[in-house]
Amino acid sequence: MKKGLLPFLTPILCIQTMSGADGKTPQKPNVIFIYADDIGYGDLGCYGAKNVETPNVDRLAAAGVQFKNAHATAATSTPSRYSLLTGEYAWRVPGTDVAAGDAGMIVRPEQYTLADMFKNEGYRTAAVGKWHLGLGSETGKQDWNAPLPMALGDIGFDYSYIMAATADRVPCVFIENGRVANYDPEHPIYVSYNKPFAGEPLGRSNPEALYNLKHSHGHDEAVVNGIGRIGYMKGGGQALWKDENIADSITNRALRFIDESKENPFFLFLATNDIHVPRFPHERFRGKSSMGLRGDAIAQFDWTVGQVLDYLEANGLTENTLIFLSSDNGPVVDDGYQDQAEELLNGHSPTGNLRGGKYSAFEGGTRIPALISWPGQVPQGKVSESLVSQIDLYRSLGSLIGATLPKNSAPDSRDYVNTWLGLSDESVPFVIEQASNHTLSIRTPEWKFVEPKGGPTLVPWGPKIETGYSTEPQLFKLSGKGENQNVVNKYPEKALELQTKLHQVKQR
Ligand code: NG6
Ligand code: CA
Repeated sequence: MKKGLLPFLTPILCIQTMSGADGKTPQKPNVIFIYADDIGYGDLGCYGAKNVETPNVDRLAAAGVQFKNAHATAATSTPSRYSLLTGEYAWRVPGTDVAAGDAGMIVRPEQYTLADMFKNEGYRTAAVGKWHLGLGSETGKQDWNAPLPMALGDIGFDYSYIMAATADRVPCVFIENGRVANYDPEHPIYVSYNKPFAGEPLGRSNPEALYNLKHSHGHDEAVVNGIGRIGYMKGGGQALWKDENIADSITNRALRFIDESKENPFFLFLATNDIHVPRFPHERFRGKSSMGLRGDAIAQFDWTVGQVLDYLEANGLTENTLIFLSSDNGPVVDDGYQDQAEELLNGHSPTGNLRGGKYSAFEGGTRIPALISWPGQVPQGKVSESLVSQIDLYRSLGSLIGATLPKNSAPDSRDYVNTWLGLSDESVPFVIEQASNHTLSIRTPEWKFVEPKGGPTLVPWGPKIETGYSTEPQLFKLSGKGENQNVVNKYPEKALELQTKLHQVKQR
């Protein structure tokens, strides 16, 4: 990419203006990713949310750059996270769709991850929170009562405290550095995604066990903490999480990691459980919004952000810490539990009025909030309209810290560091978006082409979301009627150009 035109210092020079503990050697910034789950383009205060306040997120936006046209690479979690951490489009790699809780490691040790990059540049690295990229060497073969033979330590993370998949999937325990945290030897853990364990209650046959939250679709297998889950599980005892404490556990471990790492540069991948289902925030967030559990989970997410910001401030780390805040995919309202999310929206639009949502090929699936702050280094309170994609963070941050990457690493990632730092308004030439059924779209600042693939018009299993799938090619002019009008017949050359480009990217 062209970097020479900037009237500003290049970021590399920016780094050199700061000094390390000895006052001379250049110090690299700490990097924190706050990666939300299912928070939509319209779900945060600075993006126009109604009925819930997010003062801490808004504080971060006011201190840095707010992106209005940022994209996750996929409309679901696992592929988005895969691309973020490897710099490779997930659709190139089989087995990267929404992972079960007993999936084996999807990112393999031989891959050079974003965490490897930071680690090899002298950073202490950690993943805390939702993982959803598999654990252990083989799917379905994990012994949850012993150290796992393969875990995040093998892909560049010095420390990890994670949920294997999602809160709605078993096993409902945290895994710390490759073994069950708070392990309870009296209650060994067994997990199956094939068959129930005799004598264990199931959501579908023991509705009386669902004292915390009832399902609306799916989520009728194992019951843990009075909530039905996907998959079967037995045991766990005191290691089992309580959903109302998940945000506290994640936030505490994140702050502890920062505390233990603050003498060196650190990279923290802080992936919140909020606001994924089952939404069951701590009592102190109940009623913080007027939208019930979904809105209250947004308030709880904002609390986590505030804890991090306050901690950095109290420890003199604010100036030298770059924070990236975003979400893994677009929003969903009813994603399988009776949490009244739909009924209580009351004028709030989780997608910020974009079409579609989580799972979808429409913009609601992958256009997500994105903020970057780094006091003194990125402009304060800037709103950027530049088109950007999370796939490019890998090489952009690599360029920022002066990393040398091995051949073949981050194959789809591009260096747009100046755009990400708000120092340039240059858009990426295109972003690729992956819907839940692998329909791919190619998006430029002005146009979007959705490849013809076919599929149901609405998500078939419960959430009321338009998929955007069609057997016909779709072309949208985003400055016009956007995704409300297919203009493929009016601009056939443009459609062909984008289709060809998409084809080339696929071939690569
Ligand atoms: C779906 C789940 C949904 C959610 C999603 C993954 C059902 C009926 N629905 O299969 O609740 O877990 O998978 O979400 O099981 S993601 O944000 O992690 O991609
Ligand atoms: Ca998600």
